[in-house]
Amino acid sequence: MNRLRLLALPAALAVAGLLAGCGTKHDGTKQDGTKHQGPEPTGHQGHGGDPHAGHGGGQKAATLVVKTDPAPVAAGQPTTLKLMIHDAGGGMVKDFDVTHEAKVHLVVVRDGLDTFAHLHPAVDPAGNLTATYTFPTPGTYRLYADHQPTGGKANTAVAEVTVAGQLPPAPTLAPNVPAAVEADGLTARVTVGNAKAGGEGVVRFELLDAGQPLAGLQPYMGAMGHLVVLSGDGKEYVHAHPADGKTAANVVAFAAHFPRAGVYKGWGQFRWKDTVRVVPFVVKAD
Ligand SMILES: [Cu+2]
Repeated sequence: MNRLRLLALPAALAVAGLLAGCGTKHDGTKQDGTKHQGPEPTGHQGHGGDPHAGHGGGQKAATLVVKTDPAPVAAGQPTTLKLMIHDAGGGMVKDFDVTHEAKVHLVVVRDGLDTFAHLHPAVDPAGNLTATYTFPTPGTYRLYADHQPTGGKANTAVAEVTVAGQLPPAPTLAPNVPAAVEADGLTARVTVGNAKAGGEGVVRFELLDAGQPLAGLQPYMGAMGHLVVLSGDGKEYVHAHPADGKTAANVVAFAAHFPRAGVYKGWGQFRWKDTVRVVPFVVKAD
């Protein structure tokens, strides 16, 4: 049975939702998730007693409803994700502002943050989101739908999808910055300045090709790169944006606000030679 459950985040920026055993076949148009829609202000306690129930920070909850095809999900098999975002009032979000060249940014990670994907679902006029993803391994995955309802504020709706099977948990995250990260055919010297809880950190990538400054970096998502940062437990989705200021052509810096002390994993994404490269790193905020 595909296990999809509600997850409530304490994060100020990322609040959560979700839902319901969708293990049976659905035609994709039935809103059988509606009985679960809307915020549950104290968090859903019914699935294994999630300890992180409750919403801090005052951000209104959004709910991410997920149906998968096939259900249950099998590792290594292309899976269609059908998603809906419900706002705090329970209404389906239909209209999205485009941010960083997409209406919805969908980040998918496995528990423990050892896998990462960044997708852009198709959005139909009714607000139905569709994406295809191949979950690489068994495990519990979190889906973060980063979006801005037209006329509303940026929000992140979160759901979980469990992929059946046995796999050891992800290795414990070990902070590694500053570091030279070899990833996807390039090298990135990664530093994080001011990694302090409640502070604005600066995540800086100096990109190198065979030891030389990388030439020919291409725009990606309306900027010279994109950065996603999550707390190690997956509960905090950290919004990051390109930092102000002039840098060398092979240097891209982002501002990222670390809400709490703890370990965070980030993934910088850079387009070079028409391919998006992913540069992961782990940092501890004090
Ligand atoms: Cu995106």
